Amino acid sequence: MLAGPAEHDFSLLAGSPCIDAGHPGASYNDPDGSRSDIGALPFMPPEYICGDADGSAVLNILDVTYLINFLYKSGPEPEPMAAGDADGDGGLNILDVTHLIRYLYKDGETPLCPEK
Ligand SMILES: [Ca+2]
Ligand SMILES: [Ca+2]
Repeated sequence: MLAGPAEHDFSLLAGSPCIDAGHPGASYNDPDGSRSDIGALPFMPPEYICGDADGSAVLNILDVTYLINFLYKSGPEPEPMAAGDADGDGGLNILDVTHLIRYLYKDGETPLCPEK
C-alpha cells in the first residue's frame, strides 16, 4: 500500500500494514515518536484540526457551510476527509454538521475526529 509506486513515490498510505510494524525498539522509532514503520519512508499522517472541513485552521460557521456544500451540493471534499468527521463515526453526513453546530453555538462536545 504505497502512495504511487509507478511514480516512484514509496511513501505509505494511511491503511498500510507496514505502519508501526517495524523494529519495536524505541531507538528505531519514527520522528513522530511512534513505533517504526517498515519501508524507506515513515508514514506521517496529515496535520489537520478536527472539524476544520475547509482547512482554514479555525473552526467556525464556514466549516459548517463547507460540509453542507460537500454533502448536498457536490462541493469539494474536506482535506483530509477525516477533518470533516466531527462526530468521529468514520463517515461524513448531516450528523457531523449538527455536531459542529452544537460545538460552535450550543456548548456541545469538541469535534471527535477519528485518530489521526
Ligand atoms: Ca475552518
Ligand atoms: Ca461522522
